[in-house]
Amino acid sequence: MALKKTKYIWMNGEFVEWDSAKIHVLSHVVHYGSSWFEGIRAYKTPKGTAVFRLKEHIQRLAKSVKIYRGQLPYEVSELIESTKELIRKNELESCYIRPVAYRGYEDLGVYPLNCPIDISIATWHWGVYLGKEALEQGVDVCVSSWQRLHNNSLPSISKAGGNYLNSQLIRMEAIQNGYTEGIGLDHNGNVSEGSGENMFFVIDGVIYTPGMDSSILEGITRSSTITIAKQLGYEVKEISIPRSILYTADEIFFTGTAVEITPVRSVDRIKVGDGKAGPITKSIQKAFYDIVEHGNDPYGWLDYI
Ligand code: PPE
Repeated sequence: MALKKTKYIWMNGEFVEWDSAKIHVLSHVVHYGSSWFEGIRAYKTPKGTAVFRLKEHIQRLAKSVKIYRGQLPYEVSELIESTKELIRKNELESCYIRPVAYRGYEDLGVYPLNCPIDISIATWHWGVYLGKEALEQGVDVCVSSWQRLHNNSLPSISKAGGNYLNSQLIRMEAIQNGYTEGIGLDHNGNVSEGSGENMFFVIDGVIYTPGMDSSILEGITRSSTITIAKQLGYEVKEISIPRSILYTADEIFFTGTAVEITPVRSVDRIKVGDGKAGPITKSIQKAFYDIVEHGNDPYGWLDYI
């Protein structure tokens, strides 16, 4: 499946034609993985196109860069405006948005601070991430033989390009073995997250999710899910999740911008619950889509373009 081109990509303050949005092969990022990115979605709602939690995403991008002693070359407010302007210029009603900051061209060698931080924003149509039926039927996943990195090796709260080499190992192994996604365990052998999504578990009506000490990305869909679940009256606990829970939980689901809220129906070929989306997963899914598709937004999460 090839990328579906749109007209423009925003690069360092300018709207550049899609095919001209290029960087030099000796840019620092190409050699050392020094990029930081976001995945954001804009939805078509009855009141027009709206971006989901745009400010939180751009703020997370700034933090991702800060850990690596850098600073975005634009203010958060400028990036928010540029993102919205890009969606308008590309005439998109709904889309996936990919801001990416990267160490650019100037010098080479591991030490990055002589290279500029450049930034681009692209938008395109990215439909259902883990396959068509995934949202309703759930996905079949496995525990990866690859582990997530310790926070003292690569900080998982920075959404850095380099971290995704680990994600690629997890995803390739899973797909080549016939699964849709793989789950990485943390350095203690507890559940961390999927290669591109956070995880939630339902046990006896209580909702659990791995905490910050399990090498997770602090997902914005994850935090939205926690808010929604509490509002629906569920108890939510952020704790270490032993691997065995993957085989005994009543319900399991992924959260993420790309996957949204996707049920897991089996882990290592062991059925989760009765092998389809459970009632609590469904109630959270419904509340989520009520916001992003119907525009019923009690939390002010939608930013209209
Ligand atoms: N963990 C990882 C490792 C991750 O990449 C994502 C997002 C999440 C958790 C969920 O975070 P959030 O989107 O803020 O709820 N992954 C993005 C990139 C996926 C890709 O294939 O590229 C995404 O979902 O957009």
